[in-house]
Amino acid sequence: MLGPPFLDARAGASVPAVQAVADASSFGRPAPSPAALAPEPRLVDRVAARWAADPGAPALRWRHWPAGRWWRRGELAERVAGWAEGLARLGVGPGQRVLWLGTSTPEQLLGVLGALWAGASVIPANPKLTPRELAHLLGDAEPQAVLAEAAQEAGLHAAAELAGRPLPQLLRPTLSGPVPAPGRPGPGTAGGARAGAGGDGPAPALMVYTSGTTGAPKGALLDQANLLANAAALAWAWEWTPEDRLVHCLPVFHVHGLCVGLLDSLAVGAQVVLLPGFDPAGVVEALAEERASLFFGVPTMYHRLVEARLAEHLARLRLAVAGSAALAPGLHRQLVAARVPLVVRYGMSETLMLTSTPPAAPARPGSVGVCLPGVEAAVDESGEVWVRGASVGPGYWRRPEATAASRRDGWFRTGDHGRRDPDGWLTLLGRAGDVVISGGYNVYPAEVEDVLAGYPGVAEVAVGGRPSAEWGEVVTAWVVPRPGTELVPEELLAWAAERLAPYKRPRELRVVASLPRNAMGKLLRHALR
Ligand code: MCA
Repeated sequence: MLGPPFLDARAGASVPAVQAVADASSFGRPAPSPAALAPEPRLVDRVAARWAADPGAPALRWRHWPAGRWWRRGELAERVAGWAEGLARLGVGPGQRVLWLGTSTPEQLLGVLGALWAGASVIPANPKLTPRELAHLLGDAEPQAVLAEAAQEAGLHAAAELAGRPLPQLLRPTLSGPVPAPGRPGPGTAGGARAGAGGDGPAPALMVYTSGTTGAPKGALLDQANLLANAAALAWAWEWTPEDRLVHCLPVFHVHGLCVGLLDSLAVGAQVVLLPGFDPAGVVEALAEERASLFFGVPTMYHRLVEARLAEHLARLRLAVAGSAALAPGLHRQLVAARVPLVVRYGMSETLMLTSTPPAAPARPGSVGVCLPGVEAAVDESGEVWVRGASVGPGYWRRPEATAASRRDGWFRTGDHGRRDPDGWLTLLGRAGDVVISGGYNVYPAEVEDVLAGYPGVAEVAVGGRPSAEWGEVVTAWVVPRPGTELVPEELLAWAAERLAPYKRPRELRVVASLPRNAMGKLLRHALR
């Protein structure tokens, strides 16, 4: 590993092995500075300016609404302001943390926007998390309030019990504002540590939980300026305008669906049609009927569209963007053959979007393109990708060591391995760690191993990914039973199902006599696949 300030040496000839990824001028237009792209300090200001400028323009609609029904910008502005006031009346305001179990309903989206407008820090989370997983979030993030639907309350109570702490105030989202769950702590009880207190830095807009090799998810902080820089960079790179209309079927609790899909559309002033989830036929029908110009998806979605022989319906779009996981070159070629106007982009929860293929450039399967404006990227001599820029967040919530370990001289270490092509394009070659990426979701083997190892009949366990054309990788567990016990796979999977969200559960379980280890006893993960 090169020492600091190794990356700044890349411009000179002293460290030729460190290679800079091409900057945004490779889009074929002069790249503006981040300040020129987004003069406002915060994403919410940019969006508010859009709403004020043209209140009658369509902003959001749900696919199941009657044709032509929209929330126009002015109506959305009023609803969000009302929501923010409702939160303030309940004691939720600047510097406080709101856990948001995000579903794509109108009520829930008003909830997340209302919380951002109220100045709170939002912790977006998968509504399918189990009580065990929610307990970690409650304990680590210490939210003062939780926005969740009534059906999720039992799981939250169980989580608080597991965490051994009082439940924060539970707020049910309605169209007119937050309503305290019956029998729960009432108005004025939101309290506790404020984000930003105790050396945590300024209050972030989002705290996005993402795991590491330790298996304990940590909150990646993103501030309003990061969100705005990302929105402005993508708007420039994709020539995204208010005329564009996105069909949005991504989960709204991840950066892809929440920031790129929803918040960036609002910042651009573009239109969004929300679907409750992805199914190939439903999406294709929506694209045509809604006269969409944009579609954002993970590779699994594109794979399913190709398998259903529906990919050519994407040809009429202005852009179809793929991200969140590696797009296999073969799948990329199939999409190009179907004349899909494909753009591939690369990002992380900690950094927001980093690179994109320029829309006008010829397809280059396997590559994630060049830097977005305001972003710099470089590949170090060991092949790891480092980045810095206006969208890179300030670090992890209450994890100074993890924050320090992920950075050097202002550069963020992505943990991805990459290659710089001769003309500066970036091709990703895999993760430095053991993370399994299944359908665009990151699964950390250590977390799954911890859960499986807790099952009484298990002596040893290893978890990894096996290649899958549909999912990219599928989570697979190799399990060594305790001597004298008979391991019933269904029972072990039921144990996992109680403790892990659906996407983390092993799809394949292999009962083996021993795990491959080297002479030092270290697990040989590559020997498992
Ligand atoms: C669903 N299941 C999964 C996954 N998704 N299992 C493994 N991996 C998954 N990704 C479970 C379901 O709960 C169900 O379990 C079973 O698999 C079959 O479900 P199915 O109906 O086939 O799946 P689906 O519901 O159609 O979901 C597939 C999907 C979904 C639409 C591709 O996984 C998805 O929306 N992925 C997007 C993820 C994403 O947004 N990632 C962004 C994070 P059971 O049978 O037990 O009920 S990364 C990010 O934000 C970074 C910054 C970035 O750059 O984008």
